[in-house]
Amino acid sequence: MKQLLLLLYCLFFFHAVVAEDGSKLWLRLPTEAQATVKCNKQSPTLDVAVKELRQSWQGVSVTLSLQQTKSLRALGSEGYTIHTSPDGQQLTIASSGESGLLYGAFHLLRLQATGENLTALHLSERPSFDIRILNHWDNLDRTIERGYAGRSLWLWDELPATLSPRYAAYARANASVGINATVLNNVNASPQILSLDYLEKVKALADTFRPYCLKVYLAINFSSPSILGGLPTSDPLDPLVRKWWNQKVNEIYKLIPDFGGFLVKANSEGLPGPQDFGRTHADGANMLADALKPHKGVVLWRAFVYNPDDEDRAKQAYQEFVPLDGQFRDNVIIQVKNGPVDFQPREPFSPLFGAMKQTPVMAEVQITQEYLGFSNHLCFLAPMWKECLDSDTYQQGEGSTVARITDGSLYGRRPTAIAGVANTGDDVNWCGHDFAQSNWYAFGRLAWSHQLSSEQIADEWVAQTWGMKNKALTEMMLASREAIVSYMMPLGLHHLFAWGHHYGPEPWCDVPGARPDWMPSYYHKADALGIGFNRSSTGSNATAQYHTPLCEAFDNVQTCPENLLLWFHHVPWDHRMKNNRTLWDELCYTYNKGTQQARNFQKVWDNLEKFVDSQRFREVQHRLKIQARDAVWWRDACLLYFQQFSKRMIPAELERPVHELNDMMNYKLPITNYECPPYGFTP
Ligand code: GCW
Repeated sequence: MKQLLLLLYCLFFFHAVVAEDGSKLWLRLPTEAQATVKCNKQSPTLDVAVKELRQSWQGVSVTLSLQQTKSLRALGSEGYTIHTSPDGQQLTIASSGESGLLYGAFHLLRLQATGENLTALHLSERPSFDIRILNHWDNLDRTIERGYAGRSLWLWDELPATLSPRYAAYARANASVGINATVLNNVNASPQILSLDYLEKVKALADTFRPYCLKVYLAINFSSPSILGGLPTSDPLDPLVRKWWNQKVNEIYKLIPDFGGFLVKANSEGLPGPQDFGRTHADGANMLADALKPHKGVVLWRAFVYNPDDEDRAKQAYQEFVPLDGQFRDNVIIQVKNGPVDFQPREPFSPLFGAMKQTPVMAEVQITQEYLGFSNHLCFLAPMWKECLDSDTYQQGEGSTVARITDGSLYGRRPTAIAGVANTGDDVNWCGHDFAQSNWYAFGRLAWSHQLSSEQIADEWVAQTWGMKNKALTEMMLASREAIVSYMMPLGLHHLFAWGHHYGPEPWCDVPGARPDWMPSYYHKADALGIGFNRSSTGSNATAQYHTPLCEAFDNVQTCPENLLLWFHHVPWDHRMKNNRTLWDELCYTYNKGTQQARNFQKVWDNLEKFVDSQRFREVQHRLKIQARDAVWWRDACLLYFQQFSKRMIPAELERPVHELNDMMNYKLPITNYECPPYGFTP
């Protein structure tokens, strides 16, 4: 008997551990609720909505109602209302579209999982952006560029015959937060993706995703007509090239009638594009837009372009694209990274958002943490994305935020969109770090409603993922991005990263013969006088790309926000900060503050041990240790390196460096294929 009990105990324990491996994401829902759910129609999407509620909803009976009333149509086919009947015995989710009912069902389940009061619900929702899209940088060999959670989810070799259960799980997770589109392959695109062989595999994925209202898009290689089609050119004005694209697009829509469109990286970082043939970005984008137009497809054309020989990389996207404003077809959206350089821990918003007057622009943010400690560092990104979306461009005077320009409310331009570079891979917990799941979640939630606060998103995610409400935990998440800025690149410093993989600090990096704009010294410009990139009117004049009054505020060292000071100015070491410290002392204090914060995260987490299942607890604990160690590595590397120029002491009251500059300079992390290193610098 005793042995039997022991066995049962072990089985239960084993089950508990296995069940909490992070694979369920934020969807740790009850599965045997047996709710009463009615729906006035059947379809693959509605069947999903009904099934989700039936198995997980623990409240009064629910009716899903597809209706074409004026007020519902005004919310769009993805919008919905949720109402409790006057007697409280009945809930109705109503929408003019099936997708709206699916999103409404997940909304209800979210309210239940976050412990909201469910007695008298009266809600009305519609998304901020039409296209809420993930960009996977997944290669066809299943490596993922800048992916830190294993290999690609797409098992190309097995497709289309074999469908991994993870495909539907992936689509379901996206639907639960309102993500409605996905680009399956890397923007550094292989032409192969457009071969019939691969298109049949793509079709199999699209068919699996369709019930979850997740549309498939593809990244294309601009030279596909010559590489794949054998044509002598890929010139966008050549009639044969245009014919090739038309036929290719028709072929795609025969297989995938609701195909979304193309994402294009052209004439950027060595990739082919229209400029190879003396044509413009508009010529290239319009050729594809014309082919897609009859099928209602769109072109997402990236503005991430820069040449090594220009004086300031931060100015180049604006310089190339603003003259083309007005020349793009109406089914082209220009996809702009949040900042003018490249997903740095902190950048000002890209001035392109406020510059294009006749062309729809959309923001691209990076969910994967290429420049934020990969999936080793805990970094909740909602505050960073909101910083960009809430920035006022002053394009039409006060209130012209990036959010209002890109969501169409300022100009009414459609379609509207927002993109996030995905952080998923085939790791059991999808994202590597259990807390990196919060960024997938946050991207979806903000894409649905950019008015949500970071705090609300963190609270929701914590309640669903960890089954508790905990102030210390959400506060840690909310502080995490700023902590990273502090221990990596405070006060507007940027691109001090190690060569190639971008994991650790290398402010000294100097690779002979490499592109100057890939070198940290191009960005920090530290010398005996001071540190920072002079982008003011006495320097590269990038400040002039912003509207008044920002242009003037950024331009003056006294009025420039201090968190962007070294982005816009080369500042003397003894410059007085607002708190009266010298710039050098402030750098030392800020690096130390970030390091302390990283250590405190460990304490916050350890305090929660008894509330968290053991497997996930230990995994997070392990990564927080790496993060705290890396923070010291960053601090020591940057302060000891810059001290060679500043020739000033680290303030006596601060912790002393524990590493030797030389050791750090001689250290190379053995990272290949962008995997996540198990540790950082270990002398
Ligand atoms: O941030 C840089 C990355 C590249 C990436 C590029 C881009 C996909 O280091 O890996 O390529 O941006 O956004 O195109």
